[in-house]
Amino acid sequence: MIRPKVLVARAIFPETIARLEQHFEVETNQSDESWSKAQLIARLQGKAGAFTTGTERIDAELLDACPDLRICANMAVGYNNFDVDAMTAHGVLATNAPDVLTETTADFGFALLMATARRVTESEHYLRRGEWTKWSYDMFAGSEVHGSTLGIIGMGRIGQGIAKRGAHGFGMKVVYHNRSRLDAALEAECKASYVSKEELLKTADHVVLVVPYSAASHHTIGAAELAQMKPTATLINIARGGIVDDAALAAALRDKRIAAAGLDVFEGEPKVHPDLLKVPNVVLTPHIASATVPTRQAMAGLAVDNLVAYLTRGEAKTPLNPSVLSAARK
Ligand code: 8YV
Repeated sequence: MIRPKVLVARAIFPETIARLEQHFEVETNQSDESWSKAQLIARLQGKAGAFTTGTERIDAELLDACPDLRICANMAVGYNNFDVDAMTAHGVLATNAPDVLTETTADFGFALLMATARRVTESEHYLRRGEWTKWSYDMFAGSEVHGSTLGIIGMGRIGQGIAKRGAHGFGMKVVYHNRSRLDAALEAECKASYVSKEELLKTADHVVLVVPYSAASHHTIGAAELAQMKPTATLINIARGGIVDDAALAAALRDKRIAAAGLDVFEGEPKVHPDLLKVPNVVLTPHIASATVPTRQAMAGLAVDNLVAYLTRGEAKTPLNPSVLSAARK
């Protein structure tokens, strides 16, 4: 029996490869080379499936050049690297990896909030530089977390996880803004109140961004929004680069228009805006919000489940364009 061919675009757990090899002929990128689009296209020739991460762009140009491709399974909940409309038009199934990373990512959102508000990395750098010679009353005084107001923009599963941590664990007042309002039961569970974006920016002590990236959410936070925030506020971005205007944020941090920021994602990452590297009041991490071994294993496992289900049975666990499934069944 001829087995479908699958490309794994980035290095991944050996057990993930082993599972794929039970069903497919697998080409891997275990050396984790950076492939250009042309190289990715060349490797995808003859492949029915692709195991992708958030870094491979799947668009009409690539799809035109890869006629054998039937599914791209993203090992990420975010899928702004997929042009889903183009994939649907080409009859290529898109899947993502939701749910399995929710709690881990919410934990990290809170870790970044705490580190930012309480100036953890800034003070550690000071200590490592050997500058700590005596205690002083206002040394690295940060902002209060418990009992403060937490503003969450984007109240999906991860936003809800952060709300629960804030409300139940830290006694915070939680306000949120989202495209649609949560139902009353979920609002009660999260102890969260729906407010306008403007109201949230004006009242929150800590603003956390958890919205998916799209043309509509591009620069959700720019100079105008930063100007509406409290001068004592912190801003946390664990969503996607491009949700924040990084240049405007760097200027606001430099001019102390807001107190501090914590960023796990960046416009044009892995490049980081040079002005962000110059300001001390920002905590910078390299897109690690979902990075625990069990969670990354679960994300990879879900991508494999989707590849196996679709290429062997015409099904999928987490399809983004289910119309492709029904068309394939006809
Ligand atoms: C991934 C993420 O680690 O799931 C997402 O959307 O941003 C991260 O959890 C990253 O996209 C690599 O796949």
